[in-house]
Amino acid sequence: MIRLHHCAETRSMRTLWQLNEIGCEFEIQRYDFGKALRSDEFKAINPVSRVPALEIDGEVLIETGAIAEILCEKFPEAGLGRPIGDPERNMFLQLIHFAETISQHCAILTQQHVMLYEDHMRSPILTQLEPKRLAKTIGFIEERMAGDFLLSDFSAADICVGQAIYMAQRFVRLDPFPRVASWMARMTERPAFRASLPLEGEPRLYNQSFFEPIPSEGA
Ligand SMILES: N[C@@H](CCC(=O)N[C@@H](CS)C(=O)NCC(=O)O)C(=O)O
Repeated sequence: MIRLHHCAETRSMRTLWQLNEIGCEFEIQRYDFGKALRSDEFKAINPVSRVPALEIDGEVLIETGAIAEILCEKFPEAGLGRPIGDPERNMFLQLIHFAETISQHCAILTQQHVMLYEDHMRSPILTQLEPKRLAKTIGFIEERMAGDFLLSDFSAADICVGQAIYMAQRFVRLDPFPRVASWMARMTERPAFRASLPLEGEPRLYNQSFFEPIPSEGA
């Protein structure tokens, strides 16, 4: 039995997309982002109250990068991984984990714009600085994008980085990154990606499609 613990529009979408690409059987336990993750029931699954958590083979796995690698190894026939000895393996691993470098900026910006509900709690400086740092990470992907995919063919690297940039688009516009923008347009057309989007009526994390930096006082 495989069961994904998932909140819409969060990193667990990455695992959901990969499971959808693999096409294996799995269940989804959906949560509202916030208090539900701090319940005793969910803490029994993941004591640090984070998604994704993936129940598989009698274990609970956490950390999207590790989960992506483990799913590639468990379902080699899906062709999403780059096993030891594959010439693309080093870049594959770096990209899988680079998704987290991208996501940490999205997490800070999500906290600033969405989770902190009173204006006085927010830091204009962080909302101005973090999109610039986030844009640098997207610039790295733009530079190394040579063909249709991040590696020679579609892989879990496209899923991990693609989902991270999907989140990043709430805070950084992709116009300066034409290769990333056209790759993202293709990635988000994939049926497995579309099946990972929030369900009709499912509570969402974001209530706006784009968040502008908050101006500093007096600016
Ligand atoms: N490095 C972890 C981060 C997991 C994480 O922080 N997930 C967020 C959603 S994107 C979360 O569950 N946050 C809940 C909280 O911070 O309370 C991973 O890649 O799985």
